Amino acid sequence: MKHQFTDIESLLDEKMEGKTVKIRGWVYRKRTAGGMNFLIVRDATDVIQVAVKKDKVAEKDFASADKALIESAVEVEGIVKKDARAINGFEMQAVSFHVIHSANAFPVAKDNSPEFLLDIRHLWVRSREISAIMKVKSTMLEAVREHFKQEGYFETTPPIIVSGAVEGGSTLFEMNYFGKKAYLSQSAQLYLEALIFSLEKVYSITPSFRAEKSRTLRHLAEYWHVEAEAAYAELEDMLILEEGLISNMCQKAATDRAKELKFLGRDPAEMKKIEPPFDRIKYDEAVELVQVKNPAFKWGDDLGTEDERILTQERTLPVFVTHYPKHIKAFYMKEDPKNPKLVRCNDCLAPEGYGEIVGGSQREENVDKLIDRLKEEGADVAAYEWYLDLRRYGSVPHSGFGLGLERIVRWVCKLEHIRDTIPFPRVMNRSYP
Ligand code: NSS
Repeated sequence: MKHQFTDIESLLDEKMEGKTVKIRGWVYRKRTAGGMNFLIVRDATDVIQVAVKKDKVAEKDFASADKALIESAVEVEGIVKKDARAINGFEMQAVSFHVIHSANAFPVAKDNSPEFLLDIRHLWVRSREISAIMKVKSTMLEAVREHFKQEGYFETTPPIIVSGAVEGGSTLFEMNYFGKKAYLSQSAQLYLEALIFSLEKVYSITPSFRAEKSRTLRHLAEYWHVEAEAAYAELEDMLILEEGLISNMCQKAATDRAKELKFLGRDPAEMKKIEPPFDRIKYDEAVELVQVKNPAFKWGDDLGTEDERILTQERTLPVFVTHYPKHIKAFYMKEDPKNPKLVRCNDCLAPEGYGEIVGGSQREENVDKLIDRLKEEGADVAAYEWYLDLRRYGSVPHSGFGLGLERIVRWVCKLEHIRDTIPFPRVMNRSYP
């Protein structure tokens, strides 16, 4: 069927002046003034002011416009006019106005509390802010797939229901799996490691689950995880893959979503400048930098949110921190041959104080070392037998990483809280709607 409606976005152009077009959308705002109704109508692409004048439309159309409450679904035919006073600089002068569905009184008002807006999230996802963020996110996901394709990676589909922890037991969500214990995946990593022995270079985009018991600005209980794993890759190879991926995601957002970024208060030019190489600093050096502002920080402490802020506040490009102490990192990370106290790992920290967006490492290939590390962590070694097998049949050096999609979107969209990067955020006190 031929689409007889024009996208609002394409009306915002001098070439459209004087043209008669049809749009369909939802009433976003409304104001009445002396025999005229001014409605802001939105569709998926943008918003435009629609003027419905008593003497320009049929009586019943005027009455419909008069009655239509915010969020009513409408179809409008009208003439496009430039008008500097209108939002976006254009106005549509209606010749006909039809209500497809007349909305109830919409519960969203100017001064709603954040908690109330979360209660009615199913309606609040229509806001211009959340819509803009969802578009940026969609574009950044496109960039992920383009980048991995260009680098020769296969997209794979690891399981979500799993038998053990990757990132420590304390944040596991347990479930009843036909009478046995199973868990929601924290990371696809161990499964991606299994897949490199057939496909060599693999990635996945899956939800990951963390039972985060604290409420912070950067933790979700359910988030989208972009993970990659490559045979024969060493730590340094992963840094190159990560900085290439991150910069492509930023570049594509800046090019394809400039309008949305500006709306969100992010200058797209800043994202255009995100290009490799990113600085690389070792944990030892990071400790010294953190201690300048946080003297209580000691070698061996993990970098907290505040410490990452200290490291990144003044930066405009992301930075890699590598070679963390072994005892604060996961069991699967490869020991540094030059210093057994350290592991060959990296976190990538976003600038402007945002902090960690990626965690990755070279993987330990030595089966005895892996077993020792699992025992140190008090893990049930038997549950990892299949994983240990990967080191028994043609093991090769390999590395990988995980990128938190909502973490990078938070930075690129310049948001305070991670919850706005996902349409239906899951945090400790919320799984509704
Ligand atoms: O725990 S990570 O640092 N690393 C892993 O899960 C590895 N097993 C990934 C891998 O090598 N394949 O998590 C990776 C990233 C981290 O840098 C954050 O950006 C993001 O996942 N992350 C989160 N985002 C939102 N909310 C929560 N709770 C969260 N936890 C991690």
